[in-house]
Amino acid sequence: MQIGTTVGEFIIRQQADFPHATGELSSLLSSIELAAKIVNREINRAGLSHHILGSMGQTNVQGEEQQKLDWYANEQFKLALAARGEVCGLASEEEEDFVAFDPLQGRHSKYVVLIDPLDGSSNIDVNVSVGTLFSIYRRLTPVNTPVQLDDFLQSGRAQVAAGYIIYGSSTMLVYSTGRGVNGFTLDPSLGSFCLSHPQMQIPTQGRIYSINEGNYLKFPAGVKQYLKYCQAIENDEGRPYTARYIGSLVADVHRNLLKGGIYLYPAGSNAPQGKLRLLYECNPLALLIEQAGGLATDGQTPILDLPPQALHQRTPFYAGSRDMVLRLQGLLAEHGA
Ligand code: P6P
Repeated sequence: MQIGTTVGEFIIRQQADFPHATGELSSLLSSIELAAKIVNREINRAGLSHHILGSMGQTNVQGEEQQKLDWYANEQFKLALAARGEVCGLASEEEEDFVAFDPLQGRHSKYVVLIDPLDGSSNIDVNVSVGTLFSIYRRLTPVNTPVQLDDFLQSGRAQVAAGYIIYGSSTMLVYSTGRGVNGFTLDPSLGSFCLSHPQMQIPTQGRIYSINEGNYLKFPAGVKQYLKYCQAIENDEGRPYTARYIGSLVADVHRNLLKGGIYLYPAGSNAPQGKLRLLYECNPLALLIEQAGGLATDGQTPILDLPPQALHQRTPFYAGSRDMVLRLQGLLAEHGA
């Protein structure tokens, strides 16, 4: 597919292979594009519009201080996804429970969406890249009935599509519908996301490890052994590796996806189950990473195979280049996860 192809053209050409496609998913994705462009505009001028910077003076369901832009992004994606009728419900990091959309608008809506509308938002005040994460499923319950919690608690393997938007030096939409991973860069002069990274593949080996070493004393023994391996002065595989940790999940994973590397957020005494959320952070990234040839695991089980029990459940998260994740998993098995 030619560089510069817009998302809409890309989907039409992909659907040429799938005549049964109804266009609903492409319409849903274009809702996400629209909301992303609106959020992008506010992020880009956040320093100028003080009503949008800083904290809401309240905490979200996670107990985290809610930024004004968190809430703004949540509302924009909710409005865009509710407007066209393909989506019957939304679960969000910013909402304690799932939100059922007006059944009249989505008479035959067959999708549910889970979203982290603005991950890493505390970085906005210091002009560091942030991201939106989304995960799309077909509902399990019949259309024209009220959406249920079970519609959202599906295995990551059942995702129809997943992706992220990274609001960085450029703004990109990276997503997969299960047929590879493609990256689209926003062309501000056109107001369109245009294909810039077709069929993204993560190198099987990399030299970058991303982890918050401030938590070192709380890491499992296997993680400590892996860091020792990364930092050893050896000639093989380019060790010692390079530590790169932005503290913004989408930015760290995006860099590793392009250059090779591993992102680690272990469980620890400060986060007994890990910090990252399974449904709307780890599952969408795990789909992309696996589709790009990498691995994503909780240390023992592939992320996409973890059984969801609750909307906001957390999990340890290790993801990236295949050989790096396999080595880490071996050390976790040998020394303790
Ligand atoms: P820590 C941001 O709050 C976030 O959810 C991710 O974007 C990021 O990777 C992680 O938390 C950073 O967490 O504990 O290292 O500050």
